Amino acid sequence: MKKMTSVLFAAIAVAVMVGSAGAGIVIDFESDSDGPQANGFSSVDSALVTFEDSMGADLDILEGGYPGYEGDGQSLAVPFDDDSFLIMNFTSLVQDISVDFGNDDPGFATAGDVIVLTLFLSDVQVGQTEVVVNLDDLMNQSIGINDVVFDKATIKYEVSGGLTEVVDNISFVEVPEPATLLLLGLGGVLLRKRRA
Ligand SMILES: [Ca+2]
Ligand SMILES: [Ca+2]
Ligand SMILES: [Ca+2]
Ligand SMILES: [Ca+2]
Repeated sequence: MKKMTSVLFAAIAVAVMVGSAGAGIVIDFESDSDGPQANGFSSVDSALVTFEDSMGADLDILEGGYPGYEGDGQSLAVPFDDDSFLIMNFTSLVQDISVDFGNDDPGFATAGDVIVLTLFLSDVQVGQTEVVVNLDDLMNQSIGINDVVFDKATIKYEVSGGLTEVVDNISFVEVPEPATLLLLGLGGVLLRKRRA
């Protein structure tokens, strides 16, 4: 009977962990109000991340097709054409981020210029990648990193003279921290019971 109870607890713990892992979140900004946004704002798509402009307070949700800000429907712009970049602070641990980007304007960027995604965990850099932009001024490329747990990300066009980042369809997965702790906790209880 005791053994069956232990097996049942273990099965429940595994089920909880699997159930909460892989719940992908996508922020497409379609339900947000069009226009300027304060630093620290969250999309209605997810309260797990707040957005910040690294220089000034110029974040702006713009309808795709607005001259010079090509996106996918409503997108988030990080003006101006300077060294400003986007900071994303997450309220829980996440992984598997992917972000679409546009406004790769051939009038500002040149061949070989890149966009850089950097990940941090407790302000320590844990990942970085870059993508060479295709310079067509359309949102038809994405940048991302898988299998790295982080709680902060930055996105920046590394372009001489600077360029406004325009991002959209930000996807990520919340790391199932509470369920993992529950599993470890139950494991500890079972171990103690077995030793008793
Ligand atoms: Ca959108
Ligand atoms: Ca700015
Ligand atoms: Ca910039
Ligand atoms: Ca492009």
